[in-house]
Parts: sequence; structure tokens; C-alpha cells
Amino acid sequence: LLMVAACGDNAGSTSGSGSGGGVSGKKFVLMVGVKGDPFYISMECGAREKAKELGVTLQVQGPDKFDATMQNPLLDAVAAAKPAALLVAPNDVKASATPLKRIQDAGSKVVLVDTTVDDTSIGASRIATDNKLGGAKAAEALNQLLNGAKGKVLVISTDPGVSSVDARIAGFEEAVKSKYTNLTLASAAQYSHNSPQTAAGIIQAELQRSPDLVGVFATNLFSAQGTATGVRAAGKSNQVKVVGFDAGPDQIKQLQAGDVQALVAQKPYDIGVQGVQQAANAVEGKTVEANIATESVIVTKDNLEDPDVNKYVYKD
Ligand code: T6T
Repeated sequence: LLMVAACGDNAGSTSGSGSGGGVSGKKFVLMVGVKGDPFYISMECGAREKAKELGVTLQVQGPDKFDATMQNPLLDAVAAAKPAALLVAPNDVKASATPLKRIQDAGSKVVLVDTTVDDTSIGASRIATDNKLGGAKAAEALNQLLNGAKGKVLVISTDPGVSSVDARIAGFEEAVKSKYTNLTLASAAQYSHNSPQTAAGIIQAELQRSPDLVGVFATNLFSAQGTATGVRAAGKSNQVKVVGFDAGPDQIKQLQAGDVQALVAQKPYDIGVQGVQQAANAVEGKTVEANIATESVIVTKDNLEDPDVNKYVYKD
């Protein structure tokens, strides 16, 4: 349940050493979307770095699966502990709202990081990648990899109701339908429940049904990892271009191996840093930014060594 990432040089001490004035010594909780995910580990490291600077005590937790029925009981326990602030990546746009509302109504400052809930009264600040734009960038990258050729493409996502990946699907599909009309969607998005094995099964089954498939957009780290493995296992690496989201160490390996042709890298470390900063502002009654959209960038084998691109590769 409790997590402490190694965090490179900033070796994650749980209690802060800095003097953050008004927030020094306060307790913050970071509830990630799922434990052990390189994206959230990088976010945790950014949050720890800022917490240390401000003298905030940061406790990090996360469910074993990306599933509101597992995250919500952890949130209920957070409610009982009444932290000064909660940074949270909610697992579901609807199902996560009730515990978050309770926490917020009890006086903890709530900051949404990476994912959101539909109820806009929840969250003093919301910090996430512009996911719709990220999805559109994925479509552009896929079209470029295919040199504008005609063909069927597929979207493999995690679960409906996850704000981040739903927005990526929307951005991708909108771009395909309006700009890259040479591409057609083989089917509606298919869902892997964040399991690489399931994503691999999905792409293999789709390749049976649509042997002429030319591309896949996999909307997050685990769906991309499994998709790439599935395409390789089907012996279709030469025919099917894979564009994934996220850029952890294993994703870079798949890119270098040619199992994935492009990645949309986010800035999880920055989301963590900004999340703690906005939470501190909220606790101190300072001005809070209601919405912060962080950047993403397309990473390919060709631009990977470019320092402006390489800085996006997820670090602890
Ligand atoms: O893509 C990230 C995150 O942005 C998304 O909300 C859930 O999946 C990841 O954590 C990657 O596994």
C-alpha cells in the first residue's frame, strides 16, 4: 500500500527537510493511479522533490490495479487521516467522485494529477497532459509512418471511464476522421484493462480478423507494451506500425528494437512537482491555477538522441 520510489539523486525521504513557510511539517498524500507504473514512479519522484523543498511530509499510496473498486477503499482511509492535501490520479471519472468529494468537504485540499473526474467541483487544481492533443499527435505520427497510405488502424486502450486515455482516443479518432481520411478505424477502441497480456491477445485476434491492418495506437504504457509484443509474436512487425503512449525505460527499448515506431512521451515528473506546488498554494490560501496542461512530445528512433526530446524519457 505505501510506496517509496528510489528517485535517483533525490533519494525519497518521506519527510521533508526544507522550510516551506506555511506548509512546512504538513502532511500531504499522493494517491497514484496504480502501483509500480513507471509513469507514476516518475510523478512520485517529482512530487517528493518538491515536498522535500517545501518541508512537506509526503505519503505515497496506490492500488494494485487501475480499478476504482480497489482505489476507493484507499481513498476512504485517506479521508479518515485528514491530510492537509491529497494529490490524486482518480481511477474513474464517475466512480472516484464520491470519496474525493468527501475528502474535499472534510477540509483537505484536493489536487487532481494526470486523471480527472467529471464533477468539476472536485479539485482545487487539475494538472495533466493535454491528452486530446496527445491523441491527435499520435494520429499524425502514425500517418507519417505510413507515408499517408490508405489502411485500417486500431486503437487499444485500458478501460472506458479513465479520463486520460478516453481523451487520447477522442483526439486520435477526431484527427483520423477529419485530417487523415486515408486511414479507417478497423473497429471501435478495444480495452485491455491495463494488462499487457490482454493487449497482446487483442492485437493478435484483430490481425486474424483484419489481416490487412497497418497501424495501432495504444493509449498508454501497458497497452503499448502488450500491443508491441503481440505484433511481434504474430510476425507482423514489418506490416503494422505501432504508436504508443509513455516513455519509460522498457518503452525506449521497444522503440530501439523496432517493435514500436513512435511514442507520445508525457512529463510525469513535472506533473508531480506542480501538483505539490499547487496543493501547497491551496493549503496556504494562495492563488491556485485551476487547470494546468503539460506538454507531450513524439519520440522516434530518429529523434531519441536529440536532447530536447531525450529529456522527456521517464526518469526516477
Ligand atoms: O499513461 C499513463 C497515465 O497518463 C494514464 O492516466 C494511465 O496510464 C499511465 O499511467 C501509463 O501506464
